[in-house]
Amino acid sequence: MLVKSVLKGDHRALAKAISAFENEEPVAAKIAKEIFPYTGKAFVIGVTGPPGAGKSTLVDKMIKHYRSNKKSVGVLAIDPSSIFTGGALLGDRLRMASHNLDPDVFIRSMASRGGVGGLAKATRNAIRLLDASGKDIIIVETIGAGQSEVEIVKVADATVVVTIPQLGDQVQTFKAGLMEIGDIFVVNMADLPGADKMVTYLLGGVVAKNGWAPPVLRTVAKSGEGVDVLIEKLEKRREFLAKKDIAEKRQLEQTRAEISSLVAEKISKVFLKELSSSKDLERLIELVNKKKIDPQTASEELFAKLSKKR
Ligand SMILES: Nc1nc2c(ncn2[C@@H]2O[C@H](COP(=O)(O)OP(=O)(O)OP(=O)(O)O)[C@@H](O)[C@H]2O)c(=O)[nH]1
Ligand SMILES: [Mg+2]
Repeated sequence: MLVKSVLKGDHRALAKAISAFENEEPVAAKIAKEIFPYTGKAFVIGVTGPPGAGKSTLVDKMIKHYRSNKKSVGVLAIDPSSIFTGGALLGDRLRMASHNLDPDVFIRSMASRGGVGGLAKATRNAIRLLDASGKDIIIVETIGAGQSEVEIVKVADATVVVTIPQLGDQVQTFKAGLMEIGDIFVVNMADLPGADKMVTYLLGGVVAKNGWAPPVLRTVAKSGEGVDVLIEKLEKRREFLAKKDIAEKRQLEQTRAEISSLVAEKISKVFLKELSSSKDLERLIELVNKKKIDPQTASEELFAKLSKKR
């Protein structure tokens, strides 16, 4: 019933199904199975970057653009911090509120009980739900900070890294985490001084990946300036990925990575369960605490014992 409504594009059903993934409800696996055949049509855009760079403002303008071209849009705003607080991204909701009454725009903030790994998995499934429900464009906004973002952007067809003219001390962090994952770089707040410097800096750092040279653009999300060029580049990216050899290779890699990570998750669950009831664990904890052996050696002994049982 729920899946049928999702396939018809019903927003309440979508919201309910996404919650099932966030809360890791037993029904989630069934939903995932049933929607899978209907997925693979949407274009998935990741928008990431430092806090306050203007990502939500930019996404709002992107939605407007796509709507004026009659494309339906789904937006997921990922909030790893609300894993702990359960809070929703009120700010994002407000910034994109102008689309609230549009039946072809669905906006949702995401969090998950299952920690960072759980969030990546829930997001992947939420993307599939939006895809199956018929959304043409899916935009995933994340704060570019750590591993969770990297996991999430892996499934995006295009990752837009948003930055601002004056990052100051953050430039180093930016360099470390975000240079590798961007397919398109945007210097937002180009109305502020220093935009040229940032563009030059980024141009010096971008690396071509599998034949795609990431462009560096300027936007003023507040006014919408430059958003048309961003949409153009996204369209170019889409055409690039649609080339037969590239599409096939990418699909192979992504499916392999997803199945592997699901199997790894199951293996780790089984091992951890056995470990929690292992007498050896108690004995080794004591030895480590008495400084008789080190934790690494203890883990190797335990792992050998657990593996032998198979
Ligand atoms: N001057 C200027 N301000 C902007 C621009 N784009 C966004 N802002 C402002 O920057 C602030 C942060 O914008 P958001 O869109 O919430 O930024 P964000 O990256 O989504 O923030 P988080 O989701 O909290 O990380 C808001 O007050 C925006 O009005 C711009 O192009 N120029
Ligand atoms: Mg935001």
